[in-house]
Amino acid sequence: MARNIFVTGATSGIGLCIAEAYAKYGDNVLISGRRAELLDEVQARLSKEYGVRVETLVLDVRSREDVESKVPAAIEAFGGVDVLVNNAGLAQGLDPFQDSAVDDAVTMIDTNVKGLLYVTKAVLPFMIDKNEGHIVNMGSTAGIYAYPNGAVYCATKAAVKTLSDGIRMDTIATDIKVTTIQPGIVETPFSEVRFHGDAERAKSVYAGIDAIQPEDVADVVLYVTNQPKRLQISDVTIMANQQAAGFMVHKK
Ligand code: NDP
Ligand code: 8X3
Repeated sequence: MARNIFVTGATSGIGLCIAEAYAKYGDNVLISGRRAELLDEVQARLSKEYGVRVETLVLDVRSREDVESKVPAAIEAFGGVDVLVNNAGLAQGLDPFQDSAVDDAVTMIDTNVKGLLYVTKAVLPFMIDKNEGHIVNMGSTAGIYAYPNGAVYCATKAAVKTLSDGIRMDTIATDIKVTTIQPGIVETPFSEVRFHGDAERAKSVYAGIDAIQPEDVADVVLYVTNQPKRLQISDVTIMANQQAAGFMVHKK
């Protein structure tokens, strides 16, 4: 039976591929992000290509007020939720902590940590009511290994992992599953966002690496949510073959 999947940050990169992977599999998807026109494009394409129900939710996860008012209403209208993929997130800047912009740090914390928290709090009551559901949180290898010039981004992803582990403990009496996905370097618009639109600098991040593609991450997300009820995959770490840890990459 088709499931209802809610994916945050589905306008681009990994989230877009996750939404497409579920639609292709035959699930209904509720896609969200800030860019309404992109959501409309994705909705039109996925519903036409895969014949599933695709709903959109324009949402800035940093706005607690918006999340608290819009998410429950969207889930009610969608007919409930089986899987939440907390994917919306970003890095801003790559500078020594002492030289980094506090505004960048606040944006990352507000999006990657507080945004994920608001969305999860808004969705969990629906899962608790049904006594089941699956929360998939997008962490990163950056949450396992800090790297130079990335202290705050790495800290936000470590927080994602810790939040996932804590929520898994607190919901243990239910059949709710919680998974952290921790990818290494994935080739997406992520670096362009990190470097505030500097496309050349962003390109250099992926030069000489056969980087993970966002479709690879989507395959993993689909896999972890397609397991039998008895099986919970708590964490998955994936890296490019040329990556060993954090920013330790062998460029060819
Ligand atoms: P993209 O920049 O391609 O996608 C980021 C997505 O997050 C967009 O859809 C964007 O939508 C959404 N988003 C950002 N800020 C907000 C916000 N305030 N409210 C709602 N949505 C928001 O990057 P990726 O696909 O690479 O990143 C997706 C996730 O994967 C992030 O959490 C990132 O940290 C994580 N990750 C990325 C890796 C990589 O190397 N690329 C590796 C490991 C993890 P919109 O702009 O429309 O709001
Ligand atoms: C994104 C991967 O290594 O660029 O989380 O921080 S990395």
